[in-house]
Amino acid sequence: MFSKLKEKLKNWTQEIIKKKVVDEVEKKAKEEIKEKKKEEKVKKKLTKEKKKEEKEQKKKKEEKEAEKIQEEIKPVETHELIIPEKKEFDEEERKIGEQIIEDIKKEEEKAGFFKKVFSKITKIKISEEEFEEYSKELEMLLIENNVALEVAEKITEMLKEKIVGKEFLKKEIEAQIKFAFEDIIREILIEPFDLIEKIKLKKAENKPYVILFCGINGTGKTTTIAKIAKLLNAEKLSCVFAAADTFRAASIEQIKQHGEKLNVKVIAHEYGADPAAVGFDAIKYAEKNKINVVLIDTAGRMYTEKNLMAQISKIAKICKPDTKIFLGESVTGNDATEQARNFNETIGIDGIILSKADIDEKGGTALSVGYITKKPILFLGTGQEYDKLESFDKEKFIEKLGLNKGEEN
Ligand SMILES: Nc1nc2c(ncn2[C@@H]2O[C@H](COP(=O)(O)OP(=O)(O)O)[C@@H](O)[C@H]2O)c(=O)[nH]1
Ligand SMILES: [Mg+2]
Repeated sequence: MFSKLKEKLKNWTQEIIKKKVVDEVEKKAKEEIKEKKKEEKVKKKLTKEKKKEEKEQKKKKEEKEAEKIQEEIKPVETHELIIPEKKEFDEEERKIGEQIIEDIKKEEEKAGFFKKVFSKITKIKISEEEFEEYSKELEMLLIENNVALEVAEKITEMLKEKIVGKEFLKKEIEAQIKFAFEDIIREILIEPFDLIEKIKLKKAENKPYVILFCGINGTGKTTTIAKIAKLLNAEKLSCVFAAADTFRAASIEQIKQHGEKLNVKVIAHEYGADPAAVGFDAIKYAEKNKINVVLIDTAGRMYTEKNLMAQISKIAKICKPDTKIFLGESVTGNDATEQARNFNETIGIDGIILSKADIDEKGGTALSVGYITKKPILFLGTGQEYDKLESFDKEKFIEKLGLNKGEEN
């Protein structure tokens, strides 16, 4: 999940370090030039004075010699002809060689200089501009991974608060930003409550615990209800299904099949019957027969369908569920987020189950629906079989984001 996030983080922190080194080298170079100029100025002044002195001395010497010559003028002797020695090497070649050696020396000095500056920089502070550059990339990456735009913006804003202007040790900067990012995910995701614990508390009061499932068509409501029945059975808790999807063709048969396989009683009316009445009957049945849990299946509905949203409100009003669960698909990202927001506004959901996590490679939906509704993710559906239901674990989710693993993530 969140593929490339680790790689991006690494590239980014390395870029920042590189920039700091280059900045430092430039600063040092400027200082050096300034220093050199100053030296030259002093040198020039000195040589000027020296020359003046030399000139005076020369003048004096010349005067002395002139006096000497005046005294003893000798006859001019014949001079020998001097032939210059032949040179052993070509002048041009020597110059080129010297230049190359000089250049190599300079390069070596430069590399050494960079190394020195790099090791001298031990602390890094990230400026707002540096962060802005990165935050655009981070936002894009989050959106690509099914995080809703407003949530991606919130995450980068939170990260900015955590890292801009703070001093990090150079060698720890990547790890520190990673920790900051993980903390944000931890803050955004609501800690899930223990559904089984709540059911057991209600059982102690001799009352059935009622769970209403809602969501759009095909998200996995009916399948998840069957999975929950299996889970309850393992916890020695009994349940009854309310076939309150009286709308979709074959929906009653579908839940009856699950009931048969799992040995769970199904309360059903005719197709087209009032779903609230089916739920109500199932609760009465549970009360009478000391059944611990009532699982109410409902027809899938879009939040834009006003009549159907009014219908689910009515079911909630009549059945007074202890927990209202929204079912969304992990793979749908923005859509699931919008659905969750609208169901939450209409009936006030208590928790979320995300199905099809087994075919989701991105992972951002959990973050988005959690942040938008401020409700916990309770379970993840991880396949079509009854045992493919996992309790949502925040730490496991953070681990799965792949920030800790090797380069392949
Ligand atoms: N891969 C996968 N498929 C699932 C999961 N949950 C449900 N499904 C499949 O999604 C389809 C729709 O499920 P269903 O329970 O009928 O959805 P409903 O319309 O919300 O009741 C079925 O084919 C299920 O087998 C899951 O966690 N993983
Ligand atoms: Mg269904």
